[in-house]
Amino acid sequence: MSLQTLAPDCKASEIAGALQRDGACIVRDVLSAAELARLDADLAPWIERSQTGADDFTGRHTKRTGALVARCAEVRPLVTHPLVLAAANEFLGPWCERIQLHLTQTIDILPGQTAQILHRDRLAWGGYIPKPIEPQFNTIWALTDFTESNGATHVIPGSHDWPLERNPKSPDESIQAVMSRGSVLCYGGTVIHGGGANRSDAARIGLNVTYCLGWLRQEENQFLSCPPRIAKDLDPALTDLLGYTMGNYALGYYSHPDMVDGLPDTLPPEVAIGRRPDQIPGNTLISGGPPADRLDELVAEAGTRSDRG
Ligand SMILES: O=C(O)CCC(=O)C(=O)O
Ligand SMILES: [Fe+2]
Repeated sequence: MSLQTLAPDCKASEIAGALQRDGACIVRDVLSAAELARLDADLAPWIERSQTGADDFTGRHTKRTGALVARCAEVRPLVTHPLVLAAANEFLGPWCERIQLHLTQTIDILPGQTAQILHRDRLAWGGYIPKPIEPQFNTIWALTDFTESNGATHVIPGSHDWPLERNPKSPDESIQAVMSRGSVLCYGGTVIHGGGANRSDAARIGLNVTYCLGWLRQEENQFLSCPPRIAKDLDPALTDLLGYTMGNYALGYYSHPDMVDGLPDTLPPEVAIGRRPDQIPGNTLISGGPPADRLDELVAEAGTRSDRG
């Protein structure tokens, strides 16, 4: 039992294929020393001030730090990393029109933390999603080396094919995702896994960036963690992932709680961040709406208002 380790120049289809076959894989040495140094500097002040968990699942000796799209500019290119996004799209594509960002969180397992209970991340939605549907694609970027003694993530390869009610008989059934700093562990929402025990004398830091089907509720509420006043200045590729775009036809309408006279109330959410809906490919929602020459003005007004609100 082992996890496949892919080279940094691997194809997205190799990652998606490994997840379908084993439930998880490692892509080694993806981040450069310079990228890692910038991430460390950007994240450190936030991690420093974060609290340890209040229960055994989040970890009483584990610090979790979220809202990373809003807080840390250096995390944004990882969220839209082309290789990861292509793999996530391929893996989740059979079940949705578009994928979205589910969670951004550093997981800083401190010395003394015991192993997390082994689990499937899809349990975030309860047991309501039928087994054949795979709802989630996960990454944990190693910001320190991940070793057997510092808490490298445990994974049970193949457990994504088990019946959902089957649990491991013992933690010995799992293996650890040992990897170097700058590597990334990719795994699905159904494979059984969990954080490891940290028996070393230094922290194990992972950057957990996860994606889910565009029609599901996100683990981290991206509209609250990255509100319009911040989202309006971000790249559209990123704001689409946050959810400031339609998830499907008729999924994600925006109507301002006041009223912007002249704008219909079945607006795509881009309007909340001041972007013209007719610049959004495929959007026909405002056909029959205001004349084009008034649109910029109205959209800007709607965006400015959501900015304040
Ligand atoms: O930190 C890890 O290695 C895994 C954490 C995890 O699986 C979780 O919190 O859901
Ligand atoms: Fe998990």
